[in-house]
Amino acid sequence: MLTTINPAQHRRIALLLGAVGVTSLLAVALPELTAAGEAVSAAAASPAAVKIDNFAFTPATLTITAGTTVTWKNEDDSPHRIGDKNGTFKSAALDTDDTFSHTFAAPGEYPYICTIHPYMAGKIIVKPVGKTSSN
Ligand SMILES: [Cu+2]
Repeated sequence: MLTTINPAQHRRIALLLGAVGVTSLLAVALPELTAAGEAVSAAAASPAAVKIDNFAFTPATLTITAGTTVTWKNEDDSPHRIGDKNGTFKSAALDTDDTFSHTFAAPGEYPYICTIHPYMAGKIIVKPVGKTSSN
């Protein structure tokens, strides 16, 4: 099953990259403008979330840029435990409302499963920073 980035998601990623770039410049030139910088940072972190419910990961495939922290939250009644197939990251058993976070520094594809219910599968696709800003 192939998953592609739809145009709306693509625009949002490009906007986020632009916002981060501007924030970095402002932080260097005008360190006193921290209120604006904090607002942008909070917005940039919001898409990187995966919900666990009904024995499934939503979204099943999540595309992010390198350096993004992904947070999984178990909203199911059953415990789940996240394990990357390549051993890069692994959570403890997550009870209802527990969360697990991992920061993806390196671009690549990270397929993972629930190690308690191996038929539950998801994937994180990490794109290099700046790739979408040149078109
Ligand atoms: Cu599970």
